[in-house]
Amino acid sequence: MIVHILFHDNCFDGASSAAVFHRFYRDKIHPRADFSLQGMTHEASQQFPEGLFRGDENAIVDFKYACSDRLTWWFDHHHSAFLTSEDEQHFRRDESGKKFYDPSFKSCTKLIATVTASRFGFECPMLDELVGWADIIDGAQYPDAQKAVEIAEPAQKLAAVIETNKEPEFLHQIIGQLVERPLQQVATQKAVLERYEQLAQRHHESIRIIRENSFYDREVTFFDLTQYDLEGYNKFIPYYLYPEANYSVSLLRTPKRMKVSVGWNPWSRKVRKHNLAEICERYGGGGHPVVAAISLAPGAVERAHQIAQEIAAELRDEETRGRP
Ligand SMILES: [Mn+2]
Repeated sequence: MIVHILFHDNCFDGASSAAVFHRFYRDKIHPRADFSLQGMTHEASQQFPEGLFRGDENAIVDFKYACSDRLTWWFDHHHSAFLTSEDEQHFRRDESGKKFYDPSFKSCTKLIATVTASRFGFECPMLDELVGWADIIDGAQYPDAQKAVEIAEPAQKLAAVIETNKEPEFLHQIIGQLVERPLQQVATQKAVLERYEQLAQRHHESIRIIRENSFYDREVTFFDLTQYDLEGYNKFIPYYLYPEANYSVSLLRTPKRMKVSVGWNPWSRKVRKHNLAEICERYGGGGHPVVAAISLAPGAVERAHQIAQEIAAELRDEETRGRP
């Protein structure tokens, strides 16, 4: 009996979702099940080959829906959860009682914990801290940008390690530990702290690079990182550098993709007027109303620049309209 869990890769909420689902399944559905894990990444052309669903049970957590009868469990909170309207109809028709979608949740981990508690009577107080941190990290619920960028808490360090991890085996091991042990114990182990120390240096380097390459104009901070060897950066850095900015738009290039990222400053005192997921969906991307992205082929440099400029202009125009 194998339960195959597909989770949002390189994401603290994705890993936490996998751990909470695993624990729930073992405690409430099948105590002797075996588990396998597979991280999923958003790519320019996303399809789910049938071969992905190789378990007796197949679960997707914190990742978009798959229109396959081999998919037996699904939990997601992303605004862009359905690739097509057929996928959405397939989900709406489902009567298994094992597929759950609620974009009002700040994290998928909290969605899983909430649904499994109310529908299946699942309780595991050890996981409370993990669920709480997933909600803070995925929901950007830090008191200020400084707390979000300083990375002082062990859970934040573990999140940074997960976000940049390139060894699936290591992440699978971490998820396995989160099923059994409190978050603090997992996050403060040597293997995690050592990896974080290497990242801390790059984190400070990325703050410097973003500071030197960002332009703030009419409520939008724009920066192009395609010339740099950066695979990612802490998404709160732009608001740490420009607290007055309401939005950030950025360009990043990795070996696998060109990425346009769009974000709303979670500490802004203004009222948000744009749904960033909807804007990105128009370009084939998606995400949440407050943070979304578009992935393009690695060679689509010009197209990515054009999209980034268009989105920045759209965000600026809306903001300036109606002002005295
Ligand atoms: Mn999530």
